[in-house]
Amino acid sequence: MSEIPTLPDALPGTVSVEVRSQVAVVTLLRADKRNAIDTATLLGLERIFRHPPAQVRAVVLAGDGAHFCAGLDLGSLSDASVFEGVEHSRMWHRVMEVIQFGRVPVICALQGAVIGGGLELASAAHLRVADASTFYALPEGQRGIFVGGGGSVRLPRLIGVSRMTDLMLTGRVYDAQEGQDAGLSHYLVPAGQALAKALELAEKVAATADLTTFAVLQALPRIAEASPDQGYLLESLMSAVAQGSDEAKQRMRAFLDGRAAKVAVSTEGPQQ
Ligand code: 1HE
Repeated sequence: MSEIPTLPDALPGTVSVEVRSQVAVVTLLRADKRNAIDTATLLGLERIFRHPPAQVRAVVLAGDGAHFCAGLDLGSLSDASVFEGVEHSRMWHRVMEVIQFGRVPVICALQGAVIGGGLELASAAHLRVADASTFYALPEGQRGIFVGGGGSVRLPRLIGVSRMTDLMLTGRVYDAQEGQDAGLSHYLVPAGQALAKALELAEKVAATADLTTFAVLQALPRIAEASPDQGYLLESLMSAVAQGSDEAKQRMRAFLDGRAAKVAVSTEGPQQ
């Protein structure tokens, strides 16, 4: 296994970033390998998410071609020692952590295979939009391995230990609707429309006040893991900090003055 221990100076050809005003689109560009993630690609993702361009307030993470991501490039681990395997998994953890606990909300646009490390990557994002072609699996169980990219921590929080056990032991594949019903995706759209929907959501997400974004990305997941006692205290502190900002005062005043949109159900009908 050939590791690249430090961040690369330049992005590898297997991942791109395109900045569209406040939204960046990060794309896995390895369609010939179904966007399987090798070490160079993983470190490319780390480089992007560790240092997103200053003007970027939301990221859409997508995969080129018919599949979002077929997981770990199985070639990366085929001749690795046990210790190299541990280090490799810890490297994945580091990168997934940067995505989940970075500065910017990440919205995944999913299609086709979202499997193994691809599902682990998607579960590190904050929102997931699936199209009708999406399918989910954890074929690690069939390959004689175990998840290594944080899946055993993040996936049970999304779908429960029970469903994850089924996926791993039986090789079960969830189709897009089953994934939506289980809680893997937040939105399910017709085939070919995931990127457009993700971009639409990213525009809304980018308009969120800085301190609200901070609270949702940094405080909420920690509060959810804390004891209720600690959680309530953290919530009060975070809430007071956000509320005290000029931005919050302006937004609340705008509503009271009738200058802000009311809360209403979308006219497009209920969203899946
Ligand atoms: C790959 C990989 C990969 C495809 N590593 N090369 N992931 C898996 O167990 C992979 C499962 N992959 C599949 O079931 C299928 O490839 C797909 C359903 C995703 C797509 O099928 P299909 O028919 O469109 O493509 P294909 O012919 O299977 O694959 C096209 C090429 O991509 C082929 O290489 P080629 O040189 O013969 O053209 C495949 O070998 C290659 N390819 N997936 C390497 N994953 C942090 S730990 C995470 C643990 C894991 O993620 S375990 C891996 C789970």
